[in-house]
Amino acid sequence: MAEALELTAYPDLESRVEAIERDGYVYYPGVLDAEEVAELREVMDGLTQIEASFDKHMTPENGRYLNKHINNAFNRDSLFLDFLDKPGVIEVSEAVHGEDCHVIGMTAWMTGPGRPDQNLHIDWLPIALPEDVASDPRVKVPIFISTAHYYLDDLYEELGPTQFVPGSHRSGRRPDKDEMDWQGVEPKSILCKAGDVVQFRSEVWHRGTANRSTQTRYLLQVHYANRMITQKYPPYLNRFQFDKAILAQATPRQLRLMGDHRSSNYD
Ligand SMILES: O=C(O)CCC(=O)C(=O)O
Ligand SMILES: [Fe+2]
Repeated sequence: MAEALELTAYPDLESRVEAIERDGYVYYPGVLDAEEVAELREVMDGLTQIEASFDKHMTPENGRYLNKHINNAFNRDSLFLDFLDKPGVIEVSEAVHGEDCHVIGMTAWMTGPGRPDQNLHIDWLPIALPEDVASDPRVKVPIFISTAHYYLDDLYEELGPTQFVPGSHRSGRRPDKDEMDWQGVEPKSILCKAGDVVQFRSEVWHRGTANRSTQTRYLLQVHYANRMITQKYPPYLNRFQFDKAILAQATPRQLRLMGDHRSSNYD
């Protein structure tokens, strides 16, 4: 069985930024209370698939297991607006991606019993480097994309926690197929509590694991990026439309995070 990932709650912005730069991830305990977790899960239960938005909704009846994956969550219910700029997470995001950073995606994701292990992967490798260069402490690759995972369950091995190989963003590459460790460090499970958040940079080696329980795992993902990285709000070619009633409830910062940018280079 995989070891548990060390989850240290750093007290201030500086040490949180250092953690995501050094370890590839940063942990925020107790971002949501039990009531907020329950409310979010209920709204997620009510979401329906929009095929044009590349949403997925497989069920044991029409497929193999429950896999409900809903894109553009911020556009589906005003409750999700607050997850664009949750205190704590937004400060780290702006510190690492820039004051003009934005949210390139937000997905509500439910995975049921039978969901298989993913292969160890990265979400994106912005710059491939020889390992000795990537591991050199003088080399500091900017964090171009990060994802905040809002866990909405108390995680245990059978429920299929996310696993990270801490420090593996320093490999300068993606894992080969079936490669299961980097420099002897094996994947470690995020066994956190419902309402906790873990934010990780896109190059850290990680995977979702098999759901061997009888329970559905609920996860909200918020993807942050440097302003120069495009947002991913399908359907494309201007067919994505903001819900006007939800947009009317957004704060100026939330609007900026959804793309209301000041004019700049290339605009
Ligand atoms: O399901 C998880 O815990 C992680 C999923 C993931 O890393 C992915 O789909 O890229
Ligand atoms: Fe991933």
